[in-house]
Amino acid sequence: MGLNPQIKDSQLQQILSSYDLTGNVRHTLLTSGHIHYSYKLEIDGSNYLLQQLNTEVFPDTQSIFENVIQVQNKLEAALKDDYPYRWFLTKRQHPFIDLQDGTRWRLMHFIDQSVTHPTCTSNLIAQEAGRILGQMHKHTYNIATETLHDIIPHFHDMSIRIQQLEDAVKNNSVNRLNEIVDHLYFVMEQKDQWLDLNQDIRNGNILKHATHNDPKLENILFDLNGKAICLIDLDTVMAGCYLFDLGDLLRSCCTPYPEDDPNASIDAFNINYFEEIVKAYASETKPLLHESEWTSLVHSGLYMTFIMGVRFLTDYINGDIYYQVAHEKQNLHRHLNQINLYKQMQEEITKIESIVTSSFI
Ligand code: GN1
Ligand code: MG
Repeated sequence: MGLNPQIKDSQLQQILSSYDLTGNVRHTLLTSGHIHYSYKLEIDGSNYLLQQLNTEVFPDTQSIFENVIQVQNKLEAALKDDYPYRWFLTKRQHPFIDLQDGTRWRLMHFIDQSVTHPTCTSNLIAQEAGRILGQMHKHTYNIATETLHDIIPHFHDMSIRIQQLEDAVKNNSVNRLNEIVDHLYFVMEQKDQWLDLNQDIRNGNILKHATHNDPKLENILFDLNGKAICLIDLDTVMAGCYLFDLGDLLRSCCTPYPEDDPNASIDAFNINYFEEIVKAYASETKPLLHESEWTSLVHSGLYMTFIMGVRFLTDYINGDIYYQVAHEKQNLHRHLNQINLYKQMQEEITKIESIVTSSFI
């Protein structure tokens, strides 16, 4: 999707009427998220989250809804009023509305008195982030994976992501190849170890569960006292390995730098945050995880940091056709940022191993 979204009055009117909402409406564009466009709607004192859905990335909204509602129901049953996440239905009981201009919209509860953290700035944030992910896994553990739709097939499949990178290189559609050859070599030199782990996942040697698949720090809401409230952006809920989720949280939360900061800072990897996240996560999930699962978590941060590095580089070579970008180097910067973090995690692998082991034994 390109930049520039401005909801039109005519769109807003149609949406409001399909949800039976009336009153004075104010809307503000929210800036987080690389995929959909999100607005805060204020209607006579009540707040809603309205999203224009990216139907190229997520064509099957009904399936997303059916996955999300399973997770929402489990968390609501376990946490009662402490779980505020709600996806609203239209007055005709549909989970979304298609307008004649081809746009698709959905309405969610806007969780007041909440913030997201673009980067981690304290041990408490790291701890709370680990706890809330562990809590989600704990309460959704019994969802049968066969009942979940595969929203984006092969989402964290390394071999497919490498294939997509190779295709992008072959096409070189916007002539960016020359400037990235060194980065490409690094990826190609590293990939085999991750293809091995990927094969293990494909063979079913690591169990599958209901997973979020995109629980980066920015997808966690916190209250104003620093307590994590819940995970948001549940579109990628489907069957996956817990290593995908913990890894995505680690790559986004054990660094003080934003995802698109291109400077190869030497202190990009904060092992204290890493330890806080893993310990808090384990305190929720330890009784549930099999040994083959928790041992796989040792490599979760590296796996997910690497795969995001691969995806950002692919999109850069393709001319930024997938992720929203604010400037032409942003995907390259995201790639460099992830690879720098990845290298620093690699240097600390012995400590990482002992943190994970001591948290789960
Ligand atoms: C995208 O939707 P958003 O911005 O939370 C992407 C994730 C990446 C993330 C990187 C469907 O997530 O896989 O980890 O950007 N989601 C999709 O910030 O591709
Ligand atoms: Mg998303």
